[in-house]
Amino acid sequence: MKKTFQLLFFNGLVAMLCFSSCKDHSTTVDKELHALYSKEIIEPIWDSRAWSGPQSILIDGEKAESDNKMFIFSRWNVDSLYFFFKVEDNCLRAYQTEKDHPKLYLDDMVEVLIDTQNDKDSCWAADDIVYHINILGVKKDDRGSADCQTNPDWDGNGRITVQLFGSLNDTTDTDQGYLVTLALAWTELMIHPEPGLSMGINFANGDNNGKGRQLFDWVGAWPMRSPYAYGNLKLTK
Ligand SMILES: [Ca+2]
Ligand SMILES: [Ca+2]
Ligand SMILES: [Ca+2]
Ligand SMILES: [Ca+2]
Repeated sequence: MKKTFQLLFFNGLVAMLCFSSCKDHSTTVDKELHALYSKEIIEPIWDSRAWSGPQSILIDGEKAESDNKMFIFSRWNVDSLYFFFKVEDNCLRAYQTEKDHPKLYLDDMVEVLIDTQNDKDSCWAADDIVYHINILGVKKDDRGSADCQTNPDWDGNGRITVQLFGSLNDTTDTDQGYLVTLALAWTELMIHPEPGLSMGINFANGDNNGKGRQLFDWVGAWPMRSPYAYGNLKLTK
């Protein structure tokens, strides 16, 4: 009798603990960014109010001991999906001028990872895409494959613009930061856009201030190509 009671008590305790901590990663999404429909796309300036609007997010570099702050918002229309990045960075550094250079992630750069089918799984599949864009406007992009292997030879056609507010690779002054725009055609994402559509998404910033890699992201995914950890990007109109 005593043993039965102990067993019941133990099972109850496990159930209670699980109730509070055993969350299913595949269904827990607490981060969502809305991409607003916009027929005409206007590139935001440094002082635009859009950076602090309700449809923008701020990712703070504090957890990576970076004093960078990254503001992001997204727009869409029938042709493309747009991402706008504003990064406050007081020391602008970038060196890689060659596409897909394996060390490009060590430059000052922004990164976006998209799980276009929103599978929320651990496989880096053919529908999953990443762009790293350094502040020279050079990209390192890849997409996954059926056997969950990354394929850096894949090259997307994302349209990229970069604007610097400060001096590049000159450490004698204090810089303001930079703006990056990335436009992805829906044909590349292999998606027909419509309001309500949700994709998995994560963003990261790499800060080179001469102290080695300082990388931080939105959702805390590691490795970065882990769609199950991503938030959602939802198209709204
Ligand atoms: Ca996927
Ligand atoms: Ca590539
Ligand atoms: Ca500088
Ligand atoms: Ca920097």
